[in-house]
Amino acid sequence: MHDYQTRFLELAEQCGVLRFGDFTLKSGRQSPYFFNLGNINSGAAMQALADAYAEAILAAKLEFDMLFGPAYKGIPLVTAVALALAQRGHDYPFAFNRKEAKDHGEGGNIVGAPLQGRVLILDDVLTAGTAAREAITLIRNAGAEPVAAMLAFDRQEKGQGTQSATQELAKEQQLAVAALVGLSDLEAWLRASGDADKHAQIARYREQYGV
Ligand code: OMP
Repeated sequence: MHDYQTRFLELAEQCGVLRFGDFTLKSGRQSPYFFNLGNINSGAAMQALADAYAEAILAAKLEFDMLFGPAYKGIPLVTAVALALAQRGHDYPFAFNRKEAKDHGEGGNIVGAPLQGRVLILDDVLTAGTAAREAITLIRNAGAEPVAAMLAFDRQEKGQGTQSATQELAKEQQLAVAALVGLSDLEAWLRASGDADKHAQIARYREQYGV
């Protein structure tokens, strides 16, 4: 595991990002766990999260012209990651969307830099890929090219066929999809931390819905 992955999992643990219980996902699946990146909600925690994204983006050697954060969770994320990249000498324009188009003032539903060129999408979690597909469509409709997506957490669940939803999305949309960590990393982390009960819950779910 990279340093930024270990640091991110420690941060997620400190901030209570990972919750166990009975959750209904956006896809309708029932899950014994939920990864809520919204719990990273202080300045220091956001800085640490943005550092992890910046390091993952640079390590992946992704080529892009600008950053895009889909509303709502992507908005603070894209702002913080743009700062963390700039601190490392990489100044990128960034934009995000409004969920409701504005018909006065500057109008439209894109805020920030004009959406153009090769776009890196920053989002929180991928399960079935619905949220990512919406962002991809929005970027294409604006005349830009979505080339990659960086997520905090890939749930690594089955897609329509034998591959994961992430793999299917990458193939279907012709873009690179990467994450700070995935379910397999989380499972290994819980196993190593000796939390047998949480590890067993994740392992059972992975057997049912994982790839
Ligand atoms: P898909 O659109 O199915 O890929 O689900 C991704 C979205 O579900 C994320 O943007 C979150 O809003 C939400 N989600 C989480 O935040 N954490 C989870 O562990 C699971 C989900 C989810 O509903 O699948």
